[in-house]
Amino acid sequence: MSDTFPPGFLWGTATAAYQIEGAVRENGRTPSIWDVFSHTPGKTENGDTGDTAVDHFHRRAEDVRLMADLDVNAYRFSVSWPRVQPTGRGPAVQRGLDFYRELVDDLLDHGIEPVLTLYHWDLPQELESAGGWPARETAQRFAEYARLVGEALGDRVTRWTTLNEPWCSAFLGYASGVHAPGRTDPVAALRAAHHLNLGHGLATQALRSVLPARGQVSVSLNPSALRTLTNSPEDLDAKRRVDALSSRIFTGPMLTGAYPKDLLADTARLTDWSFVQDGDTATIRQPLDSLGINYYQPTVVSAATGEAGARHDGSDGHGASEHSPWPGADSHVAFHPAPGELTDMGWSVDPSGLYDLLMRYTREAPGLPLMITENGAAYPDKPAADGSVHDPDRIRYLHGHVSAVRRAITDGADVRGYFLWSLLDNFEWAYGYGKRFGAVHVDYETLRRTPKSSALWYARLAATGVIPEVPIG
Ligand code: PNW
Repeated sequence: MSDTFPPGFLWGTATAAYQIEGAVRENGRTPSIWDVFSHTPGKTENGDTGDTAVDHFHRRAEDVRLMADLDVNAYRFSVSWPRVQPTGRGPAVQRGLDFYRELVDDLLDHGIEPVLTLYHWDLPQELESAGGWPARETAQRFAEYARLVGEALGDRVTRWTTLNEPWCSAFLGYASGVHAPGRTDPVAALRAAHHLNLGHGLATQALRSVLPARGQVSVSLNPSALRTLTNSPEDLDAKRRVDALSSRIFTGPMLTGAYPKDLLADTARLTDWSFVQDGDTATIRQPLDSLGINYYQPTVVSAATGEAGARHDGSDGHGASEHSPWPGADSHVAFHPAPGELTDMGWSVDPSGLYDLLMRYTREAPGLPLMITENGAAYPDKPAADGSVHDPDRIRYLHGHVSAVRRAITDGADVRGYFLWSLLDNFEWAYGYGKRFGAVHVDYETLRRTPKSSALWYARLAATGVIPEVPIG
């Protein structure tokens, strides 16, 4: 099998604003839901916050040089909404936009293509106080923010992503509560999912109206790669339920213009979905230039056996909570640990899930180019005595997953790029700084950056388009 990728393939690294920037009080930036959540006792490991993070706001130039040294030709980052439009309403803050303009210019000077995400979870707290994503108005506010950023940067950024992982925003944010804003109301979560969808549609329209013709618009989803314990009809039905909530609740309206009937039936006891208004699904279905897929591990389900568990133990990989992130499905579905080696997140290493997702969307969305907008692994990397950081586990993880992408391309998937999560060790949400996803190590005392051996491995891949071997040992 070929280990060579097509010319023009994007090899990138990815980050998100709140996870790396710090500088949370500069130039009029106001708190986002993640500032408030992380400063609430008990919400994150260790009480960690993004106050300083890895200080990327002040180290932007160094971080772009790091990427240039890694030979990557693309960088996926997100814009902090409250840095650009504090309170989520009204005019943009010039200095906030300038930061991203300077970042983009710096990237372009180094031959690195910027891939801009508008929303990676940092909703301005004022909008949350006004109802957050369960409130319809937030979708409108998001579209206005999209227009502001599109007008400011559309002359130099070609690739735009509306939302990162709306599943996490809706269901970890409003149902299980392990993410900001930490609410635990399953109906609010379903409303949030709809208004995130609507926000995506409206923002896509707003972007199309201000971007030059070459502008590309996408969205990044994290559909579960589902496995069942057996092929029994009961287990397959459990899979169907989780698939409706993790994938089709977004791809239904976005790609086909309708919510899946089985999803509406599964959740009928919770809501009649009357928050979906006439014309909404047509607004949500906007032509896209590519579909972003984020993948870490597969999810194993079966039909629930005993009485419904009161506590969601996190065996679906989404963190333990009194509350399930699967409205309407929790009492029907049991989650099981996936087989295979585990990363530091307790997530299993299984590249076949990535292959299966790529082949699935190749079938379901023919003609729509695919992009892996996140893939990577956390390991407890420690510098050796000489300061170098050896992370052979991450190299093996990347090798396996990049090979799965190559195999999907051979089998007909139109995959245009791959983004390693993450460029730098960073604030891993509720897990704080304890989980290290970076190709580049960050010393949290000095904020010194040191490329790990996986970064050097990835640099070779990015420079040649050929999958390097995995070093022995
Ligand atoms: C993604 N889960 O988040 C995010 O887009 C990144 O910001 C994050 O750092 C990365 O993956 C690693 O976690 C996820 O509970 C958060 O399964 C939680 C889950 C999945 C993805």
